[in-house]
Amino acid sequence: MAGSNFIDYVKILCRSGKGGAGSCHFHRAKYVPKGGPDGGNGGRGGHIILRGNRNLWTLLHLKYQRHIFATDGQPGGECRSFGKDGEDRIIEVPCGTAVYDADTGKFLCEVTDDGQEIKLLRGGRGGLGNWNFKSATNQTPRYAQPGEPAIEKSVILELKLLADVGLVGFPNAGKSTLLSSISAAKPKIADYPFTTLEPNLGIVGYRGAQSFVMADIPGIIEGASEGRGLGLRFLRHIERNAVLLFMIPADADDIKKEYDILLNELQQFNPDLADKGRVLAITKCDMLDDELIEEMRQHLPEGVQTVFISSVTGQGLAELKDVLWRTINDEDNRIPCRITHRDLDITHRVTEEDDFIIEQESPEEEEETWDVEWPDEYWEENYKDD
Ligand SMILES: Nc1nc2c(ncn2[C@@H]2O[C@H](COP(=O)(O)OP(=O)(O)OP(=O)(O)O)[C@@H](O)[C@H]2O)c(=O)[nH]1
Ligand SMILES: [Mg+2]
Repeated sequence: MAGSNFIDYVKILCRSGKGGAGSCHFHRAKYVPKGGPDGGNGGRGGHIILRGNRNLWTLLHLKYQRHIFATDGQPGGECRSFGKDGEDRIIEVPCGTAVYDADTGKFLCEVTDDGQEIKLLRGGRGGLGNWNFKSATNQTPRYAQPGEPAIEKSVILELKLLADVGLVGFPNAGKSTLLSSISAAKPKIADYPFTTLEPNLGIVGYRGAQSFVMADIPGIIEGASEGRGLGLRFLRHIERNAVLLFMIPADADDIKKEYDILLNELQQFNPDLADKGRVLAITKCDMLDDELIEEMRQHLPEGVQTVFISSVTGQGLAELKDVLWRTINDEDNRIPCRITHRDLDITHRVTEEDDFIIEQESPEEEEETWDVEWPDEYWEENYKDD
């Protein structure tokens, strides 16, 4: 995955600018012996601002930009002249980016809309010049304020894809095949588990001009919420989907059991996921005849609408789209942003492709042993005198 362009996790060090110092100055001019204090104020330090940009899909542009520093405010000058403000740094992020404190793992904020701006770190205020402190009782203030210090923080940006429908299923369930058959996306498809290693998005056209976004997410296995398989890395992308489409192949031993395992993993990861609209698709139904389908209907999980589909023959796909469309537009499922973001577990190794690990128990260091046999010439050459 090292060469992958899908970057959904970056850690960056941000620093706002510090405020410029206020000036302590007295007016001096010919024939003006006591001009009075005229030191100006320092400028404000630059802010670090996050801005949502719907044209971005990953955090790739931040992968090699690990330090983002705003500039400092300039100090004030004589004649009440103000210092120049520092320049703000704007970090453009895709919609659906959550921000965490890298030291504590605490959730800080999230950017969900295009153009939305969030001031992540505030620049220090400039100090007041001595001109501000003159008064009837203190006509020569010989002091001015220093500027406020800069704020430095390491933050983790995590992208949680915004999609209408998220595909949830064990590896090999036929998720990518479905996405490729009803949208123009071209995910990799093969008959081995974990073919999909990173999420794919596809736009599914529905009855002419309408469309919805479908996200194909790497397969989930039992224990994914504790980090098994590709587990934790991708479960968070499900958090933001309006509707979850569970996919279980028709040749599964026990559909009900598989459904419960998947649901349980999602709930373990984030209990809010249980409130999302759910649809169940039994895939690969071209392998079944009508009689078998009827028999299967008796053993389906309760409380979830089920559709029998085959991405290869196209069976049931129109019905599936209808059901999905209805569920997406259901008032209850409309707001995918209701999710509560749980704090990051910073003791967990969050990413593989990034080379840093936030905190990892250091393995016990093995003592180095030299079991290499040195050739005789080596000894002769280096230790001739001994
Ligand atoms: N007969 C039949 N085979 C299918 C159907 N859909 C998918 N398959 C096959 O099932 C295998 C797995 O399909 P994928 O779409 O790669 O499965 P996936 O769920 O994306 O798997 P991962 O990415 O590994 O999680 C492939 O060999 C597909 O050809 C279907 O409707 N009918
Ligand atoms: Mg796949």
